[in-house]
Amino acid sequence: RKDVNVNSPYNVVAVEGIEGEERMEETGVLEGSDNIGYFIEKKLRVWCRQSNGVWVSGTIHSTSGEESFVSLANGNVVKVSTCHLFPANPEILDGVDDLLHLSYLNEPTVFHNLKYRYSRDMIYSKAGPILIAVNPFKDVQINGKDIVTTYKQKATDKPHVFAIAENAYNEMMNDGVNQSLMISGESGAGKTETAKFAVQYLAALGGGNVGIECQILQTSCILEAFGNSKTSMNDNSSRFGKLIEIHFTAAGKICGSKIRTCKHQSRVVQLAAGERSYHIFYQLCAGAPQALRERLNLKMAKEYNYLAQSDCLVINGVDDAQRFLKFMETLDIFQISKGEQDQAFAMLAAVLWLGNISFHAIDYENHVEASNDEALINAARLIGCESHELKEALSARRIQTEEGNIVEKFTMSQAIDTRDALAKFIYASLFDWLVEQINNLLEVGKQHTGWSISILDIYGFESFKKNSFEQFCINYANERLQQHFNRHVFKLEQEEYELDGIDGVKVDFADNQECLDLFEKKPIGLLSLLDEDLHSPAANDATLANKLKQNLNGMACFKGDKGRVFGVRHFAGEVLYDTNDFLKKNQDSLNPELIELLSSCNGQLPQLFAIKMLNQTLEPATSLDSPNQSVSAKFKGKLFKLMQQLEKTKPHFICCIKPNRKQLPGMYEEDLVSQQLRCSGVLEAVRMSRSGYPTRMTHQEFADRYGFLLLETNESPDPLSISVAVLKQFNILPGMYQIGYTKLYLRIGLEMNFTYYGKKSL
Ligand code: AD9
Ligand code: MG
Repeated sequence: RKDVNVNSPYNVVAVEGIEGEERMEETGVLEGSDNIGYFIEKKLRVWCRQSNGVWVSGTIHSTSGEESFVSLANGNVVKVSTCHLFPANPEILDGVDDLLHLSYLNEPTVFHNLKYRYSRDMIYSKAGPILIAVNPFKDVQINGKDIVTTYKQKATDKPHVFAIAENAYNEMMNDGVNQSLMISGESGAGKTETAKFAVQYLAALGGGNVGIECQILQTSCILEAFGNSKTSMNDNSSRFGKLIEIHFTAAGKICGSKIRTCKHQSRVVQLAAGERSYHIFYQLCAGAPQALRERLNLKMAKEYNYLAQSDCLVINGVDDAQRFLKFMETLDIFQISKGEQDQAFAMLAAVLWLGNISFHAIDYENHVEASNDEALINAARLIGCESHELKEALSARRIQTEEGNIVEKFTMSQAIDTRDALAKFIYASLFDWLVEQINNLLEVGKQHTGWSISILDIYGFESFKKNSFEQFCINYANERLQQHFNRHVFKLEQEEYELDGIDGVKVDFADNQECLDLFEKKPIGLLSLLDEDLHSPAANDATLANKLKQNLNGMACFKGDKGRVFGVRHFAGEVLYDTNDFLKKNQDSLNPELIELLSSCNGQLPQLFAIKMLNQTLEPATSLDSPNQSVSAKFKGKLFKLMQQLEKTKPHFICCIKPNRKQLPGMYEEDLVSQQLRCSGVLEAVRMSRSGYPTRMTHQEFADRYGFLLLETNESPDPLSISVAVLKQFNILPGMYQIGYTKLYLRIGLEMNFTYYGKKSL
């Protein structure tokens, strides 16, 4: 082996004895173990997987039949099946910034490269057009103001989320096209932190209105308090999806922002063991100042059933009380008055007290009534109604019959469901109200040009031992996000080639359309079948599971399982869902009695919530926000709105990787990382970039830009022949470009060379 041309567009490893075209053919863009014969023959460095699944590199010692013996660095020789050997890259390529530059792109080489970089705190790498961010679980000191300045001044080309934001900003300014940063990755992979760095950079870049920049940066404090929880995967797990749209003036200065969210609130009333509800509840209980405590009659978190049910009240290393003080300061920044703050805290306390309301039997037909205790009195007072009114609304409802209205008393489970629905409604409305307040303030600079950069940060893919309705919705949202990735990275790219008459570029990728169909197909899809049971009195979780299995068993992504359990083969792995409480969680409509109660109470906020709900009821039933819709239908509606918004933008993809399950620094679990890389589509994207033609220009653009390099004047003035003449003059190999009907397509790096020729000639 001689040396390696890292900058070569083909990333060719120069191998002794192989020259020119032959060399390229042998070593060019081969993937997997295709080229291993040559490595065996020359006894070159290879990767092999040991019986424990760990990849090691070594040199081939000898081969016999289907087996090879590989000498490892520690002197051991291991026997491996030859089909499990993969070519290794020369050491000079260790830790390259962009996986595109690896001569051999296969699972162990990608894996080794990321690990090599991670161990040196280089958490960002490029994978062609995509940024990979491996969660360091520690401060790696690469996000400070000085680093922002370095990227602003374009003084480095090292991969970084700042570089992606810088790119998006430049494209927005140059092309006048709205941009988006799409951040994906499983739960705990670092999406929310990465999104914050992107916002930090854009705020610094579009500097002008210091007030708005500062407010945009502070939104996360409020949104995370209300929308994040501790789960078993992440101590600060986002339970809502958010799209932050940052608006710019024609001069490129930030002038406003808008936040859109997509969430559901089952966590308010029900928690899995070891997990917490939304942070704000614990922060309020731990940190409310004395006067506020007294006004709300506030107790400690452990006294509230909604919080105490999961046996998890604190997060290691987190001071909830101190976070509450910060939270209150942030409300001030958003100009939420002390009076409004008090009302908002009263709503939070009302939710907590609602969870403590108990019911007792009142007859032999299992009917119940809310008990007249401290919880009922406090909840009613905080909402702003009489306790007997709340008691009645939680204990019975009116039903219209032909003979007139009759009162139907509740059973225990009806009463609990009604109480929980009220708690979820108040919390969801409060969250929406806060986001509205934030948006009202951030949208003050409405004179924006219409240019924006949106940052999408949703809840990551989740797979627990037991998965419920919450995971069902979250994982469905992740399928949609993956589809967006596939569409933009593969499908649209492929379409463009085909439309322009370019052939021979095809990359197989794992299309998740089938899984999306499983969810969305009407009338036989998971969401439709689930909604069918919404108002069916005979349906229960067991009948739902049976129905799903009967109808969907033939679908490739569906897997029937025992009892109430069914499985879905997601792009990121198979997940088993337990239908327990699916039907209950899928409906959260409020009884008219409760809406009436809220609209006529003394509290301003509950009144506002009720009026908003009533207005929605009056809207046409097709409205996505119609209150009569199921939770999953509303969720899908919101998700579609977000995705529609994003369709209008040019996406930049950031793929976050979680290196270990323990949330610890310096720990790299090979199987976990491999699994994420395999599922994310990142490797296919690199392959696509390598085998494709990422630089493209219309013939006119190319002729305008490089026509002047021609030594002989071209007789034909048409741009296509000028382009062809330029290519010919520079002896560009035919494999390096393709000529489409409208555009010229160039291999990676080729345009850079032209730019170089251009400069040299000038
Ligand atoms: V979830 O889908 O919302 O459950 P995320 O958002 O992908 O998840 P998050 O950003 O919350 O993960 O990161 C999890 C934790 O990893 C954070 O609380 C930090 O402690 C840690 N983290 C993530 N990224 C970084 C980073 N760039 N630097 C330092 C980080 N720590
Ligand atoms: Mg998050």
